[in-house]
Amino acid sequence: MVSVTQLSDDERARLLSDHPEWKSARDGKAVTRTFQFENFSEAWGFMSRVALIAESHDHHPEWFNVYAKVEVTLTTHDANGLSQRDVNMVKAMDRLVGE
Ligand code: H2B
Repeated sequence: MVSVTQLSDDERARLLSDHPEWKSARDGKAVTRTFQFENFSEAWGFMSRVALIAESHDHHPEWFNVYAKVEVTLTTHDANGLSQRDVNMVKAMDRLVGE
């Protein structure tokens, strides 16, 4: 397992203020957001795009899908908390939904 540097408190606060749809979870070790789409096709299309990005970043979301809803949790297992990899995935996912 490669060890990855955790975000500082300031960097974590900045992530949450720059991306207000994302909420702190797991005692600050993760962030979570629920994406609501119009239907399953849109939700799955989003997940497919995210999956390709995740694979190319070698950084994978924890997520749960029911029909048009996708609940995403991001954390870095190799850091036991949040890292720049999570920031990059937050930005990529928000960009996909036009934010
Ligand atoms: N995804 C996440 N979310 N956290 C990690 O620490 C992580 C990952 N590590 N994807 C990667 C894969 C690692 O296990 C491989 C071996 O590079």
